[in-house]
Amino acid sequence: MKIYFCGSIRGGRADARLYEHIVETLGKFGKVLTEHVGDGQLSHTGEESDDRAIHDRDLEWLRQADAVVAEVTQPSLGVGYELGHAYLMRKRTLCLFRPSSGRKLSAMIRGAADGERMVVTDYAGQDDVDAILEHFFPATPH
Ligand code: 6IA
Repeated sequence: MKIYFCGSIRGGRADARLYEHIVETLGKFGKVLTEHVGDGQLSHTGEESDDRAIHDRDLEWLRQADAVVAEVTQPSLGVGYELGHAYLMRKRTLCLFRPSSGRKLSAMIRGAADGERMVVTDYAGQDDVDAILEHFFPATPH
């Protein structure tokens, strides 16, 4: 099981610790292709790396993934872009959103959910992550 995790980078790193926890928990269910997204040390500006190389490598990983998990509370163009690709690639996708942030999730994400291939789950925080992932993953063919 290859899992592609999406979380905001240049959109803002306020939830980086939570991403780290999700990536760690995802490790119980498969190989996480995008572990760096959960790296608490990664700054949102970072070193000037080659953006095209990042884009092309990430899309290739997305193609290889069996499932996609995204933390979508912190709005991020990159995460939205990845989710649009995942949707068109018909990947099984779980989006995690925290209403307690006071934000309202984009209609283009919540409106894409069908409760089966594309699931949006509202949750309170880190303590809920285990149970949500355990619920999502058994139904995914290994
Ligand atoms: O627009 P954002 O930067 O918030 O987009 C975040 C999403 O795009 C994540 O889910 C990543 O999979 C992907 N992404 C964006 N930037 C990178 C990156 N380095 N490395 C890997 N994946 C990325 C950017 C440079 C860094 C040193 C800040």
